[in-house]
Amino acid sequence: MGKGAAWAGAAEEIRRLVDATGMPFLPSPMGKGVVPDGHPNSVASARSHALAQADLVLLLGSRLNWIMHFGLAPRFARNLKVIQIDHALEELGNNVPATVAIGADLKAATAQLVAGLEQHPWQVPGDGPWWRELSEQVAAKKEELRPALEADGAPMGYYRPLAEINRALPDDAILVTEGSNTMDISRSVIDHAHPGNRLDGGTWGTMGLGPGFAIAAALTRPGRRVVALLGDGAFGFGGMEVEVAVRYQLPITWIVFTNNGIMVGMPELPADGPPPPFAFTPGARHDKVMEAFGAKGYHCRTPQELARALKKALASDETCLINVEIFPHATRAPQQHNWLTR
Ligand SMILES: Cc1ncc(C[n+]2csc(CCOP(=O)(O)OP(=O)(O)O)c2C)c(N)n1
Ligand SMILES: [Mg+2]
Repeated sequence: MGKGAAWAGAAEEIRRLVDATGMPFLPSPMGKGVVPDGHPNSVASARSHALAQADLVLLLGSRLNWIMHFGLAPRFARNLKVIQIDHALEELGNNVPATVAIGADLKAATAQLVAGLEQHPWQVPGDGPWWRELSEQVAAKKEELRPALEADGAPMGYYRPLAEINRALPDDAILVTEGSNTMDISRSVIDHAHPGNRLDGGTWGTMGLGPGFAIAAALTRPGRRVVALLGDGAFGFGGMEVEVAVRYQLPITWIVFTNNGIMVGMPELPADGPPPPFAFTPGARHDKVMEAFGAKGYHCRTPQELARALKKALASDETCLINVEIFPHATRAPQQHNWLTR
């Protein structure tokens, strides 16, 4: 399910559909929380496997765009069948012709499916081969990530600090993420229990929009905790907007993952010749940018420092910035496919 499902207010009906059918589900980045990430039918940890092996996909308010690998092989089965429900009629059948295309309000349509299932129950057998395979994959992938999620000390990779953020975030926090690794990896580590609480890079992944998203979220959802999680590259695009948060006293917690670069950085710039365009000034103290405007900045090198900073930041109503030092060569866990494989 995608963000269309969140915007349609169809979360309750979709959760009932998942419960009634026992089917495995995967959210798109901004569809996270439509069904809580902690729901036992989530196969997000085994996303690649689930997408590639599925013979039928029920697509609810989600586009088959680059985030969903265009619905094409090798990421999806060649003979994939798609049942698509979307209120955005122009999305029906995009990239992969839908076997069944329904242009409808998702809340109403899903409610009808749930009512139909009460008359004619149907379930993916919980002890059948499909669920056995998926459960094994989910368990194996979780085990694979465990060392990175629990890694202690410094320098930190991406996973442990994201796990600290996941632990510290209030249940109803609004999370804005922007960057490359910072944003991508956060999708698999940070859980959402409610719909509409994640503002990701969006359909086009345009850098520079995140700070504006965070300010808009803080203005339109007073009382809610807004956290803007940005890579240092992303912060370079729109980071000066922290001044707006100070001036309007918006309780936004800014977190910058400083790896000195775009996806990877360098511990030190080369002594000779110009630095490569992906590498930034090593050890930049983005916390001091916030201090320049009179608000609090934290600098964290270890998971413990980050946990302490998060506790203070999230207990306060004032905006602040937490600069998180990430190992410049840190990267994501090995992936089965390259980016934009279709
Ligand atoms: C307007 C715009 N320019 C350039 C890009 C290409 N781009 C994608 S992510 C990114 C920055 C990623 O670096 P960072 O935010 O530090 O994330 P990291 O991977 O280092 O965690 C850039 C420049 C883009 N998406 N949008
Ligand atoms: Mg970076």
